Amino acid sequence: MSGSQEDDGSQNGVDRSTDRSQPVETLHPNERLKAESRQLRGTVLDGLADRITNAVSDDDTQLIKFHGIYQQDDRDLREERRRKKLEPAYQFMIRVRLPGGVCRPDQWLQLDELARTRANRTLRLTTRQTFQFHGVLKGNLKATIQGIHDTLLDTLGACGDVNRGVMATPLPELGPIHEQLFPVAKAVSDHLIPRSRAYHEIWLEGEPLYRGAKQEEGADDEPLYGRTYLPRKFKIGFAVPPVNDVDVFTQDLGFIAIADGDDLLGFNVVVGGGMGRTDNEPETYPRLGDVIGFCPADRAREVAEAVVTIQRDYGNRVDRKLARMKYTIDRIGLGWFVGELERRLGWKLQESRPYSFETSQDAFGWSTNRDGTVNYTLFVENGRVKDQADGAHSLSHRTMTGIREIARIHKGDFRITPNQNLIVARIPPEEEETVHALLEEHGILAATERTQVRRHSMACVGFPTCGLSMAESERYFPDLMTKVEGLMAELGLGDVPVVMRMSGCNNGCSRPYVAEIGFSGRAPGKYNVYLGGGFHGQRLNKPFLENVGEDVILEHLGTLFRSYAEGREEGERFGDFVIRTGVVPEVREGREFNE
Ligand code: SRM
Ligand code: SF4
Repeated sequence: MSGSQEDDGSQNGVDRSTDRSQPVETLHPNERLKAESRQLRGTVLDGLADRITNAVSDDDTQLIKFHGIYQQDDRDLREERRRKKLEPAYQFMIRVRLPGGVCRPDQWLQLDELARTRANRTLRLTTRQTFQFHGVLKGNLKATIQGIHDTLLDTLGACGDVNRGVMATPLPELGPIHEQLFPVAKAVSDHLIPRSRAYHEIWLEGEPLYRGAKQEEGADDEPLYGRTYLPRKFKIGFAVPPVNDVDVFTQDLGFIAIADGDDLLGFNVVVGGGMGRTDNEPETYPRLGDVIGFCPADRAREVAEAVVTIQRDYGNRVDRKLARMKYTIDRIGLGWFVGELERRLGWKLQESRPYSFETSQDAFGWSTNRDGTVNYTLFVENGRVKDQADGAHSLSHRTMTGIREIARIHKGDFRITPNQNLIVARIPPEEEETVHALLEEHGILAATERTQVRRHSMACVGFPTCGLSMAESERYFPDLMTKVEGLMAELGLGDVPVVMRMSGCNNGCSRPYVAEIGFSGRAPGKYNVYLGGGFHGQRLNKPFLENVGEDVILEHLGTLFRSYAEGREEGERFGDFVIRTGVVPEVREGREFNE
């Protein structure tokens, strides 16, 4: 078996904590922190008990990420608290691990309850198909994690330098293909979770294995990750053509399902995708993954393990900005990478099979499954499940209450889409009328009937919780969309889908670098604008405007939409149009993004 302690590359003379070109003294400080953390324990327990501050120590803020928790502070209050000489309004974000985005109604009810009693009274659906709680105070952390655990979910490995939440297309209409694909995605996810008991000890009152004591050699070891885990986060997604909702080319490791009728045969394997980049640092760039071959369905787990171990052994542990697997591949070479993968597997990938994607978007409204059950896909603007009074840009609706009412009677399940939306899935015929009435009563049907461009939009969280945000994202994007809708309606483009995505900084959590029009925050009210991404996630976009405000953005979009309305060819997508007409050059590979 590849990737075990015995066959992990160390037989090759490769140091597991770094590749040989990285002298120990230059390693990033996080490497020492991980190695000395007694497998993710650090001083987290002591920090939780400390009532003098609402924060935990700097080192522990890094370690609790592996437990699915981020320390944040309310940035809206930062300045005021600073003036009053108070510590920042520390609070925590908790991310649930939910492979493939599928959850049961009783789980929904429990998470909804936790959001209302322990967090900021909203649930946040993420771009990787899971739930986030925001605004959890330190004193509420344990109760929240235990509440999540009571419903047989957890948060372990939802963040940190490990494999993150595994994405899989959630579409119930796929019937047998989804039924075959979901267990594979779940098995890959289960296989790659950290084995440390630290999570159980700290949050679930489990028996400490060696609290306070020096870790015995080999005790509570991580067979796959070792003491230093991965150099950086790692992401996996499973797509089923023709729908590329998981944006498979943006994953570190992607699997494209190849089926023969109702039989899932296997997957084309994609390696080396990623969005993150840093402004003014051209050595960082978004990259789309390369298709390297085909593997049978029952060998996907093996492939995942082998790919993860290559990145574990060869990823950059000196510079975290260059540590994602996309850079490992560009540094060492794709040919070498595939050869090493096959060496670790002990077998060769087959030639990749033909496939074709048409969209990366959700199909809203009602759909029918072959077994007679139905689904309703609702639009959740930027993933925020809440009740909302009338706003300037958005309709009033009571999505949070409505979904809670549906969860009380629903016999099927819920599925979070990779576009931050929600599917009430597998509704049996006898339940359909009630669900319909509840959707209507709570304004959810109306909130879903929005323009194509709005429904194809996504924004990351941004202010006030994200510590890295440079500009508003989730709270501003609906306003910008209203103005964009106005422009498009005037030009007769009211019902034309254009994929628009905003991120509050260069990190790209809404996957903006594959949008037809992407934005990343530079400073309050200022954004970079990117154009020319592929409609179904097949092409990166290209920087078009830098550090501009809304007026400039709208002026340029107005001009571009006008020429698109007048000059587009039959069925031509906006992203293709701006390339054909020379507005931006086509980006054929990641390194061209900054050229
Ligand atoms: Fe992300 C960091 C939110 C998907 C690339 N991301 C963060 C943090 C945790 C900020 C931080 O480190 O302090 C954000 C927390 C904000 C908050 O208040 O909740 C954050 N990322 C999100 C979410 C919630 C955005 C959303 O609106 O849904 C998504 C949670 C996904 C999940 O359930 O696991 C989210 N982040 C993504 C994606 C999209 C994806 O994975 O499909 C990306 C781009 C893909 C990729 O990884 O290349 C992404 N997030 C980043 C990065 C840049 C990584 C890099 O390679 O440079 C950071 C910063 C970092 O890691 O240093 C980051
Ligand atoms: Fe925060 Fe930046 Fe990610 Fe948005 S893109 S959630 S601002 S890290």
